[in-house]
Amino acid sequence: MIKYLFLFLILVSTAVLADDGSRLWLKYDLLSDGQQREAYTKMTQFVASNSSHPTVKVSIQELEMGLKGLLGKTPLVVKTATKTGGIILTVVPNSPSTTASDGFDLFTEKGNIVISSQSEVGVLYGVFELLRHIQTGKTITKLSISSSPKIKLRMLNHWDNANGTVERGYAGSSMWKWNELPFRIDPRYIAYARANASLGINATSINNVNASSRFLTDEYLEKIKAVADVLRPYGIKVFISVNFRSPRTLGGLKTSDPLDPEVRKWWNEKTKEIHRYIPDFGGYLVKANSEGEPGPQDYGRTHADGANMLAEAMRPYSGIVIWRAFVYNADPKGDRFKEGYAQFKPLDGMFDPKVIVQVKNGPIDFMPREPFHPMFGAFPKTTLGMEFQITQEYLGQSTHLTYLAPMFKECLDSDTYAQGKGTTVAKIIDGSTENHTLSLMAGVANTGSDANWCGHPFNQSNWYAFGRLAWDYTLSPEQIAEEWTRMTLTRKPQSVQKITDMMLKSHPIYVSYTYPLGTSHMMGEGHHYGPEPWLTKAARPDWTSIYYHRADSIGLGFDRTGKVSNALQLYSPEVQQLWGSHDKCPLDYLLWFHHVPWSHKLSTGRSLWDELCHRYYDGVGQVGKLQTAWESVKSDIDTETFENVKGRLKIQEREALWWRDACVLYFGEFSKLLIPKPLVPPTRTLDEVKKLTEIYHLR
Ligand code: GCW
Repeated sequence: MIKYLFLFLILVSTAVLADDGSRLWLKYDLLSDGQQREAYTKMTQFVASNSSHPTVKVSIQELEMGLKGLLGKTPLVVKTATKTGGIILTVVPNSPSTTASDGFDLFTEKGNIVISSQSEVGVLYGVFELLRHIQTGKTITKLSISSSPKIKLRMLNHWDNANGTVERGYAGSSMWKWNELPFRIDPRYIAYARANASLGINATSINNVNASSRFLTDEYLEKIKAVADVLRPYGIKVFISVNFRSPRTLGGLKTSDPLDPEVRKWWNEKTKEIHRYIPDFGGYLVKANSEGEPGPQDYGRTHADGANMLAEAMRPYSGIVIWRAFVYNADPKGDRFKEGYAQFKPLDGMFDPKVIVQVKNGPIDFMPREPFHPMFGAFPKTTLGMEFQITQEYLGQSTHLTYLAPMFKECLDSDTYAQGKGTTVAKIIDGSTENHTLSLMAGVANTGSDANWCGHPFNQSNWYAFGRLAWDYTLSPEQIAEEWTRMTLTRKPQSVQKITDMMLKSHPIYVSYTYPLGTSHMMGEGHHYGPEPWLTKAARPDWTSIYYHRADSIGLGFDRTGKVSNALQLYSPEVQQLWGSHDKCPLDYLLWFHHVPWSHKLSTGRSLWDELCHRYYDGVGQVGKLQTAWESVKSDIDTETFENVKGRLKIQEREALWWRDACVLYFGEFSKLLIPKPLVPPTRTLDEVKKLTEIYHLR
């Protein structure tokens, strides 16, 4: 009996200790250092606020929850501060403060901590900043922080469908329970709102851009209203992705032509109706005339005609229209790289001021490494927003450890030279270069119904990094990784350092064993997982792999310098100079722009073929190092999380090998060269590797 009781106690205690990751980075576990706890407690004995605004209420709740967890002591909540040692929350509308309306000041004054903002949501952001300080072990005795977001709209784009699936979702099914709404509010909606607010994310489009008109029916608007009501106190506005054909499918009209008066009327009324449910509705997100979706071109109209029609409907309200630039025709002779630019360039200056054109970071499609999209810097009269992909469609989905902050930063820091040196992509999208009032950074969400939200425990860091960079793109990937690690995994300095190091290396490692030297788009057809560089036929030529890598007996890569495609000319002369010659082009982008002979000597001293092989092999080797590094932090990591990551690293190793073997064996058929020594040739044949990929296509 006693034996069983003992066993039971063990089971209970491990259940309590195990961390399923559901709390994300808002863990609020008791700080282990008693002295430190005491120091924090001294400064956080009470919270003073006389506001009854829902956002201030949730700010206070967060402080209560956070401090109780971290310090073991719940602060008193009072209306006004009568003594020192507390946190004062103040909203000062129209204050002369230099911070933006949703920015905040966080400072110590007369023995208290003051969090002040022009708005309630600014106070909430300040509260999260203070909690982050405590969670990451920073001092709070002398605070003097003024923080304003660099981008106004910091947004998640969900590709969630009405039937509960998620397009390119790798963490279970949709987190939105449409079948339960509006009657049951899943507590995860609140957890989601808190997580986003903790980063400053202030907008979310709740459904897939391959949109169903269902989301505009009364039935769904009621459901969306319920979600909007939950998110509102956390400062998050709801957007809906709309299907351009809705006036026909839903309204029974004969056309969805944006210049048709009946169609315009339909959208005006629909927009009015949405505002009856959601008065502060964020607006519409539209994928039109892209990958089979309907759009204005179906009626001989332009993207601007379509977007402006919706902007007109939105005119009486604060909402906006976000129109995606991800469009490309299936022209076997063309170059997909140039499509978005070509279709939108004539429209620069024609969009309504309420329209933001949302551009993917690169010209193709969220490849693991792309040069920045040539539209950035080339559309002075259009507000361009950034679209990053947080969900790892091409980046290892939920089995590879790939920390994306360095990739996001590489794009944001890229110099467009649009208005001389230093006109970075970040300075285009924050609106400062061209004086735009609106600004947007969107990330395709990686959230799902998995207990830990994101599948791979480390994928949470990509949601985190996206949000932090949308608030402040000057933060370094290292700083963000360290912060996230301390909040999520461990605060032991040595382990924090090791994990940060793993994270920073992870994207280059992934690129090395999948797409080295500027190769792209060689993934398995449809599911986009694993290698398929031999993919020759698909529904469209620009969905094959050979369209992109152009391997032949001479060499590898897509010549975009003018002979085959003149895509390079879309960039400013300075960028053209940088990337335009074989020898000067950074190796990371080399094969994006050049068809390089196999034996051409690169700046590394190796031939293209040798360098390619070395990178594939090195990538695989580095995954081994990630495994060793992870083992070395074992004692500081929750067991469930440790084992979870360990298992996924094993998968990653197997699949890195799969990529390596597939690519070196396949390209070897063109180069006719041997794997350079001392690298050891794969032990399997190309046919054997191809079989692995075929399995994915079996029915
Ligand atoms: O990356 C591609 C994806 C599609 C996606 C599309 C887009 C939502 O494979 O699944 O569709 O991009 O961004 O519209």
